[in-house]
Amino acid sequence: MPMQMSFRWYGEGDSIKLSDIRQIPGVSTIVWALHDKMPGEIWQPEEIAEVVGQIKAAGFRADVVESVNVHDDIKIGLPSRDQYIENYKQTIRNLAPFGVKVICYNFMPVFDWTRTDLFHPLGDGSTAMFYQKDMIRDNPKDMADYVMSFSEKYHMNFPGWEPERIAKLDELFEAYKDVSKEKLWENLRYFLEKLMPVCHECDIKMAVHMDDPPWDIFGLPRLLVDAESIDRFLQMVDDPYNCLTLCSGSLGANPKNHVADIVRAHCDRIAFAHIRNIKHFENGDFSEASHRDCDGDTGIIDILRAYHDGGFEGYIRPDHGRHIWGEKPGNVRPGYGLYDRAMGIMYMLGAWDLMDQIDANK
Ligand code: DNO
Repeated sequence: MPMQMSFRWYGEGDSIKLSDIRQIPGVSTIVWALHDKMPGEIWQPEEIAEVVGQIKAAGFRADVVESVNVHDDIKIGLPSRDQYIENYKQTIRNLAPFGVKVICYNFMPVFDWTRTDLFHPLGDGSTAMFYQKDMIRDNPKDMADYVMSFSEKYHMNFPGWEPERIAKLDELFEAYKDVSKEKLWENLRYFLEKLMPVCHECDIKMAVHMDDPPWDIFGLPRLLVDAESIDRFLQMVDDPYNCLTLCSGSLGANPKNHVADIVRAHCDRIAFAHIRNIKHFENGDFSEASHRDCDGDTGIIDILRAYHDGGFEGYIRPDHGRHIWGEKPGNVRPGYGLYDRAMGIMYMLGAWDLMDQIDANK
């Protein structure tokens, strides 16, 4: 089976319609979620059926869920984690009959992805998400306030930034106070070992997302940050259902990471590939960029070649794109516009088709 192109869709509230996505060549699967669910809640079959029904009616499969978020008690390692793990297992069982094959999730304490400007001008009339290093220092409140004020103003909830959780930031930081990096690893292992039998039974892969950005922030440990930690993760629970969502942009924020090498080393354990391009600045800031290789520093062509050489059969999607052609705060989700992601797909498919042809003529 060749790789399977997918596109993230935020459900009926998304300004992008499934009928728009249908017009992008090559997309077979929608990447979806129940966005109103709090971490730890069981996803009920009738709620799943409703969204999957919309996706299938539009002519797509619904093979990838991004994300079923993990409750903080599991990450912290509290006694209450066992109940939340049971709930997670039930959600996996409830997703299986709908053809779901991959669940993307992350194990980042407190914050999911972190940026300091969601609409940074790139100089050509487009904007993109931006990370200003000196703004992420000691006080997480300013950054959280910025993201949350955006979310309130435009009535957009961001996955991993549930207002109910972020409102209790002090308590959350307090709860994570004794969670060292080693403890977090241990809690991740505990969680995955409990899930693996259910994953086998349901034929669903768990695919951890890389930490974004790939370094500790505000004193919170982050685990999946480079080749070494990815090796450790895969060995820690050495099971074909324990997989990666290999996010080129998350890893690529650190110029020392060589994503194509990681793909070459672990192609069979990558269930889901996120393709995003990052441009670095000398002071440590970074900006997101178009998918075209030379627009950033991530090595997109080399990465695609590594997937192609590895016979990648998993799911792939364009990740964050720029906001272009009238996309602006209020009418687009940061990073998730229609046009630049659609162009990203055409870029990836162009490279892929050419590689297929070259191989066929060898
Ligand atoms: C950002 C996304 C992440 C990702 C989660 C997975 O746009 O790539 O928020 O969905 O980390 O749990």
